[in-house]
Amino acid sequence: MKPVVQKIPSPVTRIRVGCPAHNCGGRCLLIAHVQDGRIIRLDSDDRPDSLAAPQLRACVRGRAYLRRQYHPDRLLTPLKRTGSRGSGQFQPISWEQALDILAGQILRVRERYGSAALFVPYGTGSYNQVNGSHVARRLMNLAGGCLDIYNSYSWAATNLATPTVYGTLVTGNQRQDWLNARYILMWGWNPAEMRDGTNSDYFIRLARQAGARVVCIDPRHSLSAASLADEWIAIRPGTDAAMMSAMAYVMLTEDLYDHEFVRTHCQGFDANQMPSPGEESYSDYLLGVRDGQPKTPDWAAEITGVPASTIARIAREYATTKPGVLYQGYGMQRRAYGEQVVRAGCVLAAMTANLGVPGGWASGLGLQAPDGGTLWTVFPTGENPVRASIPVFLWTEACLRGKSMTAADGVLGVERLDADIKLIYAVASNCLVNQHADINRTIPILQDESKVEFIAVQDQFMTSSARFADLVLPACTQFETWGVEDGWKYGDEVILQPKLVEPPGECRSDYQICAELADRLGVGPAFREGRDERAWVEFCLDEFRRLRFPELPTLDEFLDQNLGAWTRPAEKPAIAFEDFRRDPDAYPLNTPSGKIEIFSQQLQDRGNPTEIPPIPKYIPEWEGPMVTPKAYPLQALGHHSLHRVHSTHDNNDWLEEAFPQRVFINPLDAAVRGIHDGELVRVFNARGEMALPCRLSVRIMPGVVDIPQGAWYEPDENGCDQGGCVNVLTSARWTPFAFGSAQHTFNVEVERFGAGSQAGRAR
Ligand SMILES: Nc1nc2c(c(=O)[nH]1)N[C@H]1C(S)=C(S)[C@@H](COP(=O)(O)OP(=O)(O)OC[C@H]3O[C@@H](n4cnc5c(=O)[nH]c(N)nc54)[C@H](O)[C@@H]3O)O[C@H]1N2
Ligand SMILES: Nc1nc2c(c(=O)[nH]1)N[C@H]1C(S)=C(S)[C@@H](COP(=O)(O)OP(=O)(O)OC[C@H]3O[C@@H](n4cnc5c(=O)[nH]c(N)nc54)[C@H](O)[C@@H]3O)O[C@H]1N2
Ligand code: SF4
Ligand SMILES: [Mo]
Repeated sequence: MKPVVQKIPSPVTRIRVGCPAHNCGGRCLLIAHVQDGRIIRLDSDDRPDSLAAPQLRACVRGRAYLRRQYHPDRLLTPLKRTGSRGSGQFQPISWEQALDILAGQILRVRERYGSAALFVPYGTGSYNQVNGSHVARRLMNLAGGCLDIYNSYSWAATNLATPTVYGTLVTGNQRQDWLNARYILMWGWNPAEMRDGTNSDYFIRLARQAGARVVCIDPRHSLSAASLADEWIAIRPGTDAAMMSAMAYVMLTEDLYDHEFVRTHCQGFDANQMPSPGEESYSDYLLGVRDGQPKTPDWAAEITGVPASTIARIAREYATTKPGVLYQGYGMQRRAYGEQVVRAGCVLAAMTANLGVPGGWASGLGLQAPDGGTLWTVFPTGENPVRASIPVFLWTEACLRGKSMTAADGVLGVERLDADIKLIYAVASNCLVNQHADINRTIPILQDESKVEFIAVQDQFMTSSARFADLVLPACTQFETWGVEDGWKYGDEVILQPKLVEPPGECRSDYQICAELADRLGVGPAFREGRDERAWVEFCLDEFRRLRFPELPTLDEFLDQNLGAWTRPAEKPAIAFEDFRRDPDAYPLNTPSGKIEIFSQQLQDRGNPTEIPPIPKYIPEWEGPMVTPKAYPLQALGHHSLHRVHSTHDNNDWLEEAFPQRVFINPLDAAVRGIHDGELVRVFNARGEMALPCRLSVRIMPGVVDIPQGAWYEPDENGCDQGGCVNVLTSARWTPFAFGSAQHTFNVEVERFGAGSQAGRAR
C-alpha cells in the first residue's frame, strides 16, 4: 500500500491590524489570519470592551475587505496611455520609464508655467499617515511647491459656517456624554450607515437605552431612523433651515427659549443685542418684521412637507426635554445654501442653552472637546513655497480659468492665480471623474490636452479617473505596506497597520513611489530624512505621543504584544464650552464679539445679504421642485451607503450582493410613471442620464429619489451611465460662502426603459 502523505498545514498567524484607512468615517480594528504569505480571513476586534474604551468593531466593508484585496482587477504594472485620453487604451511600461516620465513632466511644467501649475487634487483613498495624497503633497512641497487646496468635499459649509457662530470647530462633547442626553435630534444624520466615527451609532443606542428620546429627520427612513430612533420625520431635502426657523419661532412666541443665556452669551438675537443698530435681528427675521413673513410652522410646513403640528411639537420637545443633542449630519450642508442650515442649527442649540453642559450639544461641525480630537496628519507635508490655495471643489475652474481666479473664487494667499492647472498628480483620488460633480462637464475638460497637459493617477484599480490619465501607477493596499492612524473624527485611539503581505505584481506603496520621484527631482534625502516606511511609522507614533498621548506604547510594544490599537479611555467625557458657559466674560469665544454670533458682522461685511445673510435664513435652493417643476420634478440625493467608501469597494462583489446599486423611489412616484419594483429605469436631467434598476420603497418620501453615491461611472457608447454614478446628474455649482460642494442639490426625472432593454448595471 502507498503511504499516505499528509501535508502539514502552515501555521496561521493572527495579527491585529487597522482596517485600511480609507475615508470611510471609521477607524476599526481587524484581526488578519495570515497563512503562507496570504490573508485568509478577517475578524474584528476581540479586545475587552468598555464604555470608556469601546472595542473598534469593524463594519461590513472591513469584514468584506479580502474581496477587494485579492480582486482579479488589481492594477499590477505601470501603464502608459496609447489611445486618446479617456479611451482606456494603455500599454504596460517599467517603473524606470514611468518614474522618468512623471518626473520629467513635473520639471517641464514647472519650467514652462511655474510651480502653481502643478496640482495634487483632493484624494481621500488613504488616510493612513505614511501613504496617500498627503505624501505626494510632501513630495511637491519639497521639490518647489504646487497649487494648494483648502477645505473638503465632505463638510465645506459647516467647516466655515461653524466658526462664524462659535469661533471654533470644537463644538462637540466626547461621545460617551450622549448617555447624559434626554433628547437627541438626529438631523440629516445617519451614523448606522455612514460611519461618523467608529461607535457613534453604538453610543446613540446606549443613550436611548438610558432613556433619551431619539428623533431622526431625513427625507429617507434611513437605517438610523429604523434602528436608532423613536420617530422619523420625513423632510423635503434642502428645506431644513425653514423647519429650524419655525422651531425658533415657536420657542420665541411660546417663550420656551432661555432668556438669560441668550442675554449673557449671544449676539444678534433681538434689537438689544445688535452690533450695528438698524440691522435685522434674528427675532425680526422670525417675526417677519422686515419681510412681512412670520416664520410660523404653517409657513414651514408648506416648504418642508412636515406638518405644522409636528414642527411645533418637536420645537417644544427640544426646548423642554433637557439636556438635548441636535446633531447635524453633513449631507444637508453639501447643498445649495449649506451654510444656513449649519448656522440655524447652532442657533437652536444656543436658544435652548444646550451647550457647555453634560448631555447637551452645540451643533455645528462638532469636533471633539477638549482639543478637537484627531490629529489628521502628523506625517510632515512640508512648507509649500507656493502661497496660492483654492477651495478643493473649484479645481475644474483652475483648469479652465486659473489665471483669472481671485478672492471672488475663494483663492487664498495671492490676489490672483498666476497659472492654470497644467499637471495633475492624483494619488488615492477618484475626484477627477467619479466623485466630482457633473461628470459630463468634467470629461471634456480632462480630454482637452491643451488645458491640463499631463495627468498621472496612482491607484489600485482602473477607476474612471485613472481612465483619463496619461500615466497610471499601481499602488499597494494598506495590508501591503506600513501605516499608522488615529481616529476619523472622534475617538482617542491610535491604530497600527503593520505590513502583512507582499504586494501583487509590481505594485509599490505611495511612499515608495514618491520617494523614487523625489530622487529624480533632486530631493530624495530631504524627502526620506533617512527613514523607510516602518521608521516613518515610528516617527508618527512619536508625534502622537508628543502631541496627544504621552502614554502611547512604542512600535516594539505594539508589535510584541500584538496590540493593533491603543485607546486612551474617556473616563470623564469632556464637555465643549464648559468654561464659556460658566463665565462668558472670563472665557470669551474666539468670535469678534466673544459671544455666540447669531448675527455675524463678518458675514454682513461680505456684502451679499441675499446669499450670505448675517443671520441664518432659509433660502430656497437654486434647483428644486419650485424652480424646475416640469422637466425634472423629483428631488434627488446620493447618500453614503454601506456598500462603499465613496467609490472604493464598488467592485466588491460581496457588498454589491448585499447592497445592490439601485435608484430608490416612492411607490406613489413610481405608480404615476408606470414603474414596477426592480425594473430598469432611466434617471436623467439636463446634465446626464443613467440606466439603473429601481427599488420601490415607502422608506423614501414622495417627490424624492436616492441614488447612493460612489458607484463607478460606466458610460455606454451614447454616454448613458450603466454603473449608477450619481455624479452624471449632480451640479458643479458651489455654495456661496464656503465655495463648497453642493452635490446633494439636484433634480431628476425617472422613466421606464424600453421593454426588454439589456442596459443597466449587470453586476
Ligand atoms: N458607509 C459609509 N460611511 C461613510 C462614508 C462612506 O462613503 N460610506 N463617507 C464618510 C465621509 S468622507 C463623509 S464626509 C461622511 C458623510 O456623511 P453625510 O454627509 O452626513 O452623509 P450623507 O449620506 O450624504 O447624508 C446623511 C443623511 O442626510 C440625508 N440628507 C441628505 N440631504 C438632506 C437634507 O437636505 N435634509 C436632511 N434632513 N437630510 C438630508 C441623507 O438621506 C442621509 O441619510 O460619511 C462618512 N461615512
Ligand atoms: N454626488 C456626491 N459626490 C460626492 C459625495 C456625495 O455625497 N455625493 N461625497 C463627497 C465626499 S464627502 C468625499 S470625501 C469624496 C471622496 O472622494 P475620493 O477622495 O476620490 O474617494 P474615493 O472615491 O474613495 O477614491 C479614493 C481612491 O483611492 C484609491 N485608494 C485606496 N487606497 C489607496 C492607497 O493606499 N493608495 C492609493 N494610491 N490609492 C488608494 C481607491 O481605489 C479609490 O479609487 O467624494 C465626494 N463626492
Ligand atoms: S468603518 Fe471604515 S475602518 Fe471601520 S471596518 Fe468599516 S471600512 Fe474599515
Ligand atoms: Mo467626505
